[in-house]
Amino acid sequence: MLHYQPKVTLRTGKIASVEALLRWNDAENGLMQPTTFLPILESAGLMAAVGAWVLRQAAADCRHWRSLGSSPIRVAVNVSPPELRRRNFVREILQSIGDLAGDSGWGVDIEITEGALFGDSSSCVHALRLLRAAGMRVAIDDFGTGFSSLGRLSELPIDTLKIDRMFTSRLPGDRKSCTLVTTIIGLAHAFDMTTVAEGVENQAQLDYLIREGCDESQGYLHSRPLPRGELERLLGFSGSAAALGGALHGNAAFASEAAPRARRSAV
Ligand code: G
Ligand code: MN
Repeated sequence: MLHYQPKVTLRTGKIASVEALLRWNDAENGLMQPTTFLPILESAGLMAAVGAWVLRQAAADCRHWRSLGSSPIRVAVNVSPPELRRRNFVREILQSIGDLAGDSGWGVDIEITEGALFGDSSSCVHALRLLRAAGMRVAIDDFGTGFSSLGRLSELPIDTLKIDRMFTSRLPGDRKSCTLVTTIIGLAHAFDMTTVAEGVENQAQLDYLIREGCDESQGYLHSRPLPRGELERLLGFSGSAAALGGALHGNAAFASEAAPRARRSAV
């Protein structure tokens, strides 16, 4: 099943996109995290099939939300390097997103790790150019943990850098992490890219990111990854105000008056 974790646009306080995250609901073990089940799928040769399912499901959910007439939401899916290298990947992805490709507000985007793009990657870069031409946006996941060449970064077809949660978690107390985060934001903007901070868990981290001009924020402070129905209640797509309150229960940012920006995204 897919869970969706909201990303909050810091300028508006609204949720304009969500990240689709794969979860495995096992009869014996309950909800399993990707680190547990991805290696199993990989060794069974099922990664490509699962990747294709994720794309189809994310696109179908996005289309469903569009049909409800709400304000636009983009859905990002994680694509693994082997998938990106697959011969028919671009054709398959464009097939599964269909008419969402041409929609400016709605749409499906992809997240890839740094490793997929550096090294021998001309075919990946070509694939990304085709996807962007179809209106998809491309983000680098966990940015700062790999060994990117900064020269190369300026030439790549990338829209967004996602700041790894290891750096976010050390804000604002650790001087080196602060410098890294500020530098990544500056670098991204200089290259006409946007930034998303991953793993934002408290208000002090959010304050630092807002002050430094980070574009979006994602993490438990706003919301954990949610099953589709809970996300819909959070976004106000269905259900009553009481249900909305339930979805937000125990969530520091939404519950606190001290966080009016994040709060606005819920209403
Ligand atoms: O690599 P990627 O950034 O796609 O990984 C996302 C994972 O991080 C998800 O499995 C999600 O459950 C987890 N996650 C999301 N937000 C937070 C957070 O604020 N803190 C921590 N520790 N983990 C988070
Ligand atoms: Mn991701």
